[in-house]
Amino acid sequence: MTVLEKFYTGDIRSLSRIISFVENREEGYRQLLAELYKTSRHSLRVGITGPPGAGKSTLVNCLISEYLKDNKKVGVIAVDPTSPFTGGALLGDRVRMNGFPADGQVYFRSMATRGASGGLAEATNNVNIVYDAFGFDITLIETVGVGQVELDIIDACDVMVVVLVPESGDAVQTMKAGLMEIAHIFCVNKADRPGSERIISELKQTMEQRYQSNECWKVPVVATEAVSRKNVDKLKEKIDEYITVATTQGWLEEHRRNQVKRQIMQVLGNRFQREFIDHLEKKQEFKKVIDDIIQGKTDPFSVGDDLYRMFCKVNNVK
Ligand SMILES: Nc1nc2c(ncn2[C@@H]2O[C@H](COP(=O)(O)OP(=O)(O)O)[C@@H](O)[C@H]2O)c(=O)[nH]1
Ligand SMILES: [Mg+2]
Repeated sequence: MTVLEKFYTGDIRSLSRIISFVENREEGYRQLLAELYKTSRHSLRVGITGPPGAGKSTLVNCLISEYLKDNKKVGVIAVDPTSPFTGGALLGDRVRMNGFPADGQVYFRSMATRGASGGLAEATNNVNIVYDAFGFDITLIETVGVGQVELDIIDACDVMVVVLVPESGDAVQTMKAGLMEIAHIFCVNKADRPGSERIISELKQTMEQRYQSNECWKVPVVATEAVSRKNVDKLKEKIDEYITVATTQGWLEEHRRNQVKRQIMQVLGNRFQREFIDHLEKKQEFKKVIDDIIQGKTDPFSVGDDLYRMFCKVNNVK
């Protein structure tokens, strides 16, 4: 059997090999992704984001158990550079597997964040495609913060859970704007810690002020204690509820259309970057062009036009 055939039988080692193949952009990876895309069924992508140490990984582990109870297959993508689990550490992924069945119902993958900057969102999307083809029902995507790269990844999720902790108190104020925009559900984790009541009521108040009477989804605030698994079932319930509302309202369909649109742009943009822009920099003539600009002989706009024309000519773009 080929690796791909084994992959389709649910073989975890073949899944790992295919992800590495795609991650390393080995010869033919785009064709492989296109092939996988055809057979894939969109899994539900649940994003879990929040500051480092908020308990995202612990929550993800609890959510996996909840979904396993429903007999769902769950894939995890961790894009958390601050987590001891991540950094592309294969060992870390194995550590997280402990306590979960090794029969292909659950799978972890940490994204290598080092050196992947611009391509991180693309890399995450590609793993999503592989997961979808493998047949995961749910993909849990753990990210930290709301940097540009993370925002791109967040866009790829169908529902976003923003995790905060009592200690976030003042941070809530500063992060509020960005987080409010992306949150479908707030999770105040470490509810066992002092100050949790305060942050919960603050969040509720802030959200209340933003509602319009005709809105059919009011961002709920769920208090959890991930270490003792308390209320994680409530969190899952809210995720399910949101998906139901988003489906009936047509938000999910619209969101998926936007995801596809962004994906096309991403594929194009990255290809343009890697196959054209990255090569330009290495060219000797490029240094001369910079000299010319410095000496006032030309300007970046004219150079940009010339280079673009050159690109079109080489690639026969009309
Ligand atoms: N007190 C308390 N600690 C928690 C809770 N959930 C997670 N933790 C602890 O918080 C630390 C960070 O958790 P982790 O899941 O790695 O956070 P992440 O960086 O957001 O992924 C760990 O030591 C967890 O055991 C909770 O509900 N209460
Ligand atoms: Mg983590």
